[in-house]
Amino acid sequence: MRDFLAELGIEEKNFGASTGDFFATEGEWLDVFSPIDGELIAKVKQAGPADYERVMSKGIEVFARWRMTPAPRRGEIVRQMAMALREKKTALAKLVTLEMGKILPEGEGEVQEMIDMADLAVGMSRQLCGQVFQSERPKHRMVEVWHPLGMVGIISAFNFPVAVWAWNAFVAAVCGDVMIWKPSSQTPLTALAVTRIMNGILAKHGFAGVMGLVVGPGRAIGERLLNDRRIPLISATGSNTMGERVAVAAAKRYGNTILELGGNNALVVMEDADLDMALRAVLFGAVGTAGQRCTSTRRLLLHKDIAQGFLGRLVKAYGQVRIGDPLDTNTVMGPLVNTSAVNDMMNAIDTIKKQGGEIIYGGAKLNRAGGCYVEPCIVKAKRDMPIVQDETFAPILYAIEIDNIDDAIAVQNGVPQGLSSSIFTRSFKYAEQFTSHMGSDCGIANVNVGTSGAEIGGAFGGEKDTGGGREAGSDSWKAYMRRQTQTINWSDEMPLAQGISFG
Ligand code: UN1
Repeated sequence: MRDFLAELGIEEKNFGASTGDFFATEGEWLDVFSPIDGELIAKVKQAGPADYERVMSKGIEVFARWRMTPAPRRGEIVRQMAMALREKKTALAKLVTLEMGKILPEGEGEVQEMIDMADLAVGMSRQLCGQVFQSERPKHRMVEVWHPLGMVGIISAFNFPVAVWAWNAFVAAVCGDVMIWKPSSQTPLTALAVTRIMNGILAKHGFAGVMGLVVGPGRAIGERLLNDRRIPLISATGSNTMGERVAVAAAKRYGNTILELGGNNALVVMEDADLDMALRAVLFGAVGTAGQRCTSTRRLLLHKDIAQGFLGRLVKAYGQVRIGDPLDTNTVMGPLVNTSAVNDMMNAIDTIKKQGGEIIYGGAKLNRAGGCYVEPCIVKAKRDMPIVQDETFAPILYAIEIDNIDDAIAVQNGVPQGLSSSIFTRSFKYAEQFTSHMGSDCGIANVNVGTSGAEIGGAFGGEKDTGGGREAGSDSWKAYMRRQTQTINWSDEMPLAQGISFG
């Protein structure tokens, strides 16, 4: 028995027997394998329609009381969640690593991101501010007030199995919403462990059910959630194929969505850049999380004057990347999430070759237990290769030469996705142009900072095919509330707006 699993209440091989009230009773068993060695970690009972209904009605029932609880009081409960996460940080991080394969320091970073998010939400709970407007009528007051929305659906991906849930859940909770979470079927154990910790705290305060969970296949449970009129907002992270399904289903019933979909993030290195810094940023951006972040660096746009030298150094740096067991502290890159991700990568590499790309490093599948290990890959790419327009969720980096800053920006923007972007330069002018309205068209634009590893204080999300949603910091809380404009007449007259005299 691994200690950290016991600490999180997970029985190896047979998790379903101890899932407690909130969890499923009627669906098929789901086998959960670790990408580390292909071992079966546990079996999870999936939700069926009656389970879904139970979680949903419990949430709706508790919403009536949750929304009546003052927001700072809800914040206090989220503060206790942040404390609990601090206590369980190591155990949860190990579970993230075991279940989806990111290296342990990144697993720890992910749980830290949850903690940071909870802390931020505690502060937000005292500041869900509306505005006051000047009325055109005497003794009238106009204000904008934000009310809880109700039930929020959260669909999360395997690559950030808990942090992205936390972006949504802690904000939704302080806003007075209740929620139902459908995690990726790759990572149900972290979802179960987190839900159990959260509901332990909620139950102590009489609010069990605010944070509901349904584990189940997208076709059955996911579809049910998308078409459920009781859910005014769905926040979904994942592929464009999934995002389109969510958008269409929600639109049909006038539901709102927050979509965080594909990225195709470029990192520009100008001729005057600090190349050591750029090198480190590219390495973390392209190889970190084995290239499985939405923010992973996928395109490296190199100024022609430094391109060749920089690529030479990058190839050397890739040669130092230790690939192996992500729980081992010496490892820099763990496995991909599953063998189908490996197949997708191998297919992409075939296509790259067919389209005239030159592989200058890696790209092979490694012969190790579990079958999920690959070498990270660098491709000298032509800018018009069709595959460069697509996001392959794997450590493939396309290096493309650019002529000048205008060219860099045009190539950076010349893809359907618009999540993250970055420029390395010491030039004030390049940096300003890149971050101006004439520059990057992405939701994130960084200077001398890589494409991945955003802090939670800013709003996270992107434009174009990335879906347009924003999560985490800034004023993204507004998406989790409904806005009401109120006009209050405290005079003894009944004047009409626009000066209309009627009857
Ligand atoms: C994701 O890959 O879906 O900015 C989220 C980052 C992380 C979050 C990534 N803080 O890379």
